[in-house]
Amino acid sequence: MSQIDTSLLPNPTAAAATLAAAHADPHPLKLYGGWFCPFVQRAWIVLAEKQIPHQYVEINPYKKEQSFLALNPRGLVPTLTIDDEHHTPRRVRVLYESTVVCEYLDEAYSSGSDHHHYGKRLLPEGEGEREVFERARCRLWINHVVTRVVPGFYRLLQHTPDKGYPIEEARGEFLAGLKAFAREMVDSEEEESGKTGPWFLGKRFSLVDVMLAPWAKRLFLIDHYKPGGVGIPNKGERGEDEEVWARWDQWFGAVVERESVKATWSADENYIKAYKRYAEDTTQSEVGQATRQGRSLP
Ligand SMILES: N[C@@H](CCC(=O)N[C@@H](CS)C(=O)NCC(=O)O)C(=O)O
Repeated sequence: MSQIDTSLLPNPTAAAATLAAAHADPHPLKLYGGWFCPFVQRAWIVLAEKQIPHQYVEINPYKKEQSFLALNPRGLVPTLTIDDEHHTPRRVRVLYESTVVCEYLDEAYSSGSDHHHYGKRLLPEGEGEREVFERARCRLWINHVVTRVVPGFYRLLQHTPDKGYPIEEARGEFLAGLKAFAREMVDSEEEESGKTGPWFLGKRFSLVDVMLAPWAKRLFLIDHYKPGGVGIPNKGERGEDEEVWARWDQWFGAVVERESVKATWSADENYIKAYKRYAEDTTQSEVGQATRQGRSLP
C-alpha cells in the first residue's frame, strides 16, 4: 500500500518553493505539509494572508514516519505544531484538520494579540446579531465546501469508465455543489445592494474563500484528465443560470489570482503528475480510498 504514492516529487517548486525557502528556519510555529496537498494549501494560504511567522516543513504524509504519527495519530497533513517555549517542562502542542487549523491561526494571530501586525481577520468579528449570523453563515458554506464540493471533486476526478455510474452523474453532482455556492453569493448580494464581489463576502476575503481556493486551483486537472472536463456551461449557453455562473466566474477569476493562492502554488505540470493516480483511480491515499469505497473523506 504505502509504496504506491511515495513516488511523489519531494519538494515544492516555482512560487511555493520560494515561499517555503523563506520559511525554512526553525520557528516555534511549524506547518507540516506536502506541496501537492489542497488541505495543506488552506493552512498555507492563511499563514501567507496573515503574515504569520512560521516554519514550513515539507514531509511526505504517505510515508507514515513514527515521528509524524507521534504528532498526528491520523497521519495527515496539514499538521500544525506550537512549541511553547515559556512552559516548563517545555511542551509541543499539536493541531490538525485543515478547517480547525485555519480557524485557530485566524483567531490566535489577530492584530493586537501581540505587537506584530497581522493581516485582517478572516471571519466576520463582533457579537452583534448581524455579525454572529454572518459568522454562522460563513461556517455553513465552509461546511458545504467540506461535505459537498470537495467529495464531489474526487468523485469526478477518480471516475473511470468501469464505475457503476456514468461520468455525467459525478459531473452533475459536482457542478450542483459549485452552483449552490455561486447562487448563495448572488442571493446574499441581492439582499444587500452594493456588495458586488468578487469574494464570498463581497469586498472581504474570508475563510470561505480559503476553504475552496485549493480545489478551484485544481479544476484544470479535471479538464486535463476527464472526458468533458468540469463542464461549466459556456457564457450564453447557461439558460436561467447565466447570472449564477457569471458570479462563479467572477469568484474563480479573483481567487486564482489572489497573491496568497499563487504564492503557495508549485509548477502546474507537477500537479498533473501528482494527480495521475487519482485520475486513474489507483491512488492509495486515504482520500482516494474513501472516495472509491463511497465512504466520507478522512
Ligand atoms: N480532513 C483532513 C484531510 C487531510 C488529508 O487528507 N491530507 C492528505 C494529503 S492531501 C494526507 O495527508 N494524506 C495521507 C494519506 O492519505 O495517507 C484535513 O482537512 O486536514
